[in-house]
Amino acid sequence: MNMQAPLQVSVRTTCPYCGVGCGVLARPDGLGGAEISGDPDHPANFGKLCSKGSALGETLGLATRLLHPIVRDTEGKLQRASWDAALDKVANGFKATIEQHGPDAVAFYLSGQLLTEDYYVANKLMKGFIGSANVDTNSRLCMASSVAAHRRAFGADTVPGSYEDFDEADLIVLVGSNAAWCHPVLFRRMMESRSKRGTRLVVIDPRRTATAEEADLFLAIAPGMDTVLFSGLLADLADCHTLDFAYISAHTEGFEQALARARQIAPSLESVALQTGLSRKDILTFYEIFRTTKRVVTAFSQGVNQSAQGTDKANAIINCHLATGRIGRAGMGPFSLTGQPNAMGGREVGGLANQLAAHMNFVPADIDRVGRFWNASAMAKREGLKAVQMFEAIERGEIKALWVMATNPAASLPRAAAVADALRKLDLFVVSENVIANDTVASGAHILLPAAAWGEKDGTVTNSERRISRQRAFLSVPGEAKPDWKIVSDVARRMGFEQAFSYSSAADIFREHAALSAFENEETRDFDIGALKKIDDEAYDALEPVIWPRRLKDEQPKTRFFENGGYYTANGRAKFVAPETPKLQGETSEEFPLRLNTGRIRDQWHTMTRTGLSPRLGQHLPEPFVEVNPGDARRFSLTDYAFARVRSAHGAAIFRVKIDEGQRAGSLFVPIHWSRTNTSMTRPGDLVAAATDPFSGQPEAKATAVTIEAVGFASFGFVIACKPFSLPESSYWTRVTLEGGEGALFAGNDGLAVWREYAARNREPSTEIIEYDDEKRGVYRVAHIAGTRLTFSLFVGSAESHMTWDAVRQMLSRQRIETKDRKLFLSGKNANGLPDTGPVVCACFGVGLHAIRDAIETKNTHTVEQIGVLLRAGTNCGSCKPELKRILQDVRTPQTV
Ligand SMILES: Nc1nc2c(c(=O)[nH]1)N[C@H]1C(S)=C(S)[C@@H](COP(=O)(O)OP(=O)(O)OC[C@H]3O[C@@H](n4cnc5c(=O)[nH]c(N)nc54)[C@H](O)[C@@H]3O)O[C@H]1N2
Ligand SMILES: Nc1nc2c(c(=O)[nH]1)N[C@H]1C(S)=C(S)[C@@H](COP(=O)(O)OP(=O)(O)OC[C@H]3O[C@@H](n4cnc5c(=O)[nH]c(N)nc54)[C@H](O)[C@@H]3O)O[C@H]1N2
Ligand code: SF4
Ligand SMILES: [Mo]
Repeated sequence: MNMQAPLQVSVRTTCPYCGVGCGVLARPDGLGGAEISGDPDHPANFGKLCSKGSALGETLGLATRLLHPIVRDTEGKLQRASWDAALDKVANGFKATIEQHGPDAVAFYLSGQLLTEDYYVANKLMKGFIGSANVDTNSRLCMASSVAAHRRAFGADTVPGSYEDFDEADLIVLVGSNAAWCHPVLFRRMMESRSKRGTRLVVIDPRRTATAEEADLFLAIAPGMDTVLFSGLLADLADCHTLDFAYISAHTEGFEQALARARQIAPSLESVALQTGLSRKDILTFYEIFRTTKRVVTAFSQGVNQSAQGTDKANAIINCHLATGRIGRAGMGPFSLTGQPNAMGGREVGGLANQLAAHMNFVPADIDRVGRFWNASAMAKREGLKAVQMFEAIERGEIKALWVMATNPAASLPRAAAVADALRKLDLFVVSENVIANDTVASGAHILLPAAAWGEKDGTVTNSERRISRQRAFLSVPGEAKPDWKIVSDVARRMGFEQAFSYSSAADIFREHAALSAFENEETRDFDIGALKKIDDEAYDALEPVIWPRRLKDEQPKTRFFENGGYYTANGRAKFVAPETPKLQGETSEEFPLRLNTGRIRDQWHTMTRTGLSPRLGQHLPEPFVEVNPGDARRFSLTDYAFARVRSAHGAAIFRVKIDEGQRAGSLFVPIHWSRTNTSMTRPGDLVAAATDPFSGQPEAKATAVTIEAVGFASFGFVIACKPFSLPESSYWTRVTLEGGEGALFAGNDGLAVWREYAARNREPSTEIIEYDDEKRGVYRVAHIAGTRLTFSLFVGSAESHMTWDAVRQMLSRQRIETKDRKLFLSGKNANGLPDTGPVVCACFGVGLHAIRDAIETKNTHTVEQIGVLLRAGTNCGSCKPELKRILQDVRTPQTV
């Protein structure tokens, strides 16, 4: 291998993770990798990247990639196939199902991680040519409630503001958003506003998150009760005469009814306090700051959307902005934060089953218009099934053929185990994927189509502020992979729709998409990028990030909507929506007395098919855990760092217990990222109920009734190896990618004999063995060494045996195992001089907890900035700054015993 290959020129592209949509500079190293940095000229991030974005270079390897089409043969075995054979099978399979059972017997399940161009063609094929609207997307689990709320209030799915509003706001209210971890670069921007203009931050979340740590006011709201809080706010604004009657009367309707309903839901301060679990003082403080600050942005995310009353929650927030005229002006507005990199683009192309392309709807005029534009042979006439219903129809055998693209429903949908079972019933089950293994592929997929991945494909994505950016290829496409738009077009042509799918590039599709947005629009629809409909290939390649709308006739494109009304409702007025009194679906009971909240951690992305490949990102929180309030831990006899089984009416999963004061009593929190692909017993989706919002169809992923019980394992340990390995099925385990190989943390009830035999089986010939065996204490440690390098290590023992994990995993990447390293295997103790820095806090520079605590305790360190100077922690992406602050507080606060 030529390690000296010269670096090539940087390519400007966009991060494939969250909806902040940061610009990335990727400089290929000529060896299949690339050097990654932030694009200083991109207006979403001005050069900053968070820990996930910075680690993108570690996720480009091909070890887990699907590189060739694969087809299940008649005996059920997956076999490599040619593209021709695979595409014929897909096209003929869909055709046969449609002929026999009608178009509604087929479905596509898409993703906010597709590029706009991919999304556009898939939606066009289903809604314009197959003749069904059974095309839905994982945005149903993500943005659907915001979409429904926007449409109810504004008559269109419009996010009115832009990121500049966070720079110009004096108050930012974050509702159900852990932006410090989930939108880190935007969160840093909010923090900059605080230092520049004193912007205050209110965080509304049932648990004390990293975001809450930064808040001026943190409101630990009872789950699901946001509508009460915002109804109380609307009533308070009215009582204190802070309404903008000029705006209300000129541009809105329905105010009186909405206010009357708000007063019903929140009749008094006492009632709001009782329902939300907040103190009267905190509620009053929040109302007062909101009342007295003109420039307010209220940003919301999954704590609002993923709820059986998510649409009402979003409308209750929007009501307060409409009533104060704080919308569409500098530093003001309701702001729905999008999750995935192209959640917004998916909405533009009408990827949801109840939408048509280019923000059109299932109404006769729009159906006719889109049909004419596409020259559609079979235009869908009515809405299709929304994700949860779609998979229920698969369960019932009504949908017989399914194509999943760029999402992992067997892990991420509610009742995931039931979804995985339902998938096995399909006559035809096609998956377009980057990876060869995930829970969906493992649920009996018949045809696997290798899709080009980030870095290999070209197209556009739209971020939370409606900014369209280019994703550009900077690597060659490996194996036989193809871009998703190409795969879909190839199938469409084989189904007989040659003319409508004769695209030769992503730019071709983009031009058509832009043209449709402007087609018979005349400013009747918000989404219009007509100015780009004639963009040539060269200009498309060079396209600078641009916020929509970009109408053909615009001389000065505007970046905000609705300052002076101009809503997309029939009469041009915004609608105040009177929400229902909120109530969580699914009662708690004696059997299931707790509520399960689910969400994200800082350094992992969804089901880890990409972030899971980065050793750096795997260090922060390597194992699935459940956060438990200390009182609940006592009640359920749980100890910190031991294991517990969480169980609901739908399934069970095992987690390591993390007792945390910030966790709400009566409620548990688990991260969503682990699945059956990287653990043996932990798939959080199995637990989640499928209760949905009546307007958006979005499932309530944050409040399933559950119970928890301690699980007593006899032994605990870990395996670390330079090569992939498998583990006994009987034990609980979690895999972690490490520098120089792979690791797994495990717990189980197997005796030492099983592990001795396991280690022997995994021994490479002629490796040296260092071994410590103590049957009486149940401790067994072994290391295999080839020359000077560690190739395999197994530790089994009591719970503390995990403590040495960090020390041993670091040996794997070292060229030479020293004598003092060897002592660790024999003594089980950290030998002097071992760089055991503890669990990693700063992923960018690999700075661990012990090192940070040590710096605080011994080096007279008092601020996050000082830690940065000493250890570099927090000085790159800044994502860990909230944790650094918490560690500082921990160490500096005298312990009371
Ligand atoms: N690191 C990382 N970042 C990501 C992602 C990732 O996988 N990893 N995924 C991206 C995607 S697709 C999305 S959608 C976003 C999601 O971004 P967020 O919505 O910020 O993330 P979540 O952790 O799902 O949930 C946010 C918070 O909602 C709170 N919550 C639960 N119930 C309620 C409630 O009733 N009321 C209120 N007010 N809050 C509640 C939870 O406690 C949680 O802290 O993140 C994006 N960014
Ligand atoms: N309980 C609970 N469940 C949740 C949530 C929650 O908070 N709680 N959050 C929900 C939300 S907001 C979301 S967005 C979903 C996310 O859930 P999923 O979308 O199911 O999760 P990902 O792991 O992102 O799956 C994306 C898949 O697409 C593949 N992929 C990536 N890029 C491409 C590409 O360009 N082409 C193709 N063909 N494949 C590609 C990846 O390898 C991966 O397997 O989870 C939802 N589920
Ligand atoms: S904030 Fe992080 S994950 Fe989100 S787009 Fe920017 S670099 Fe990517
Ligand atoms: Mo999402």
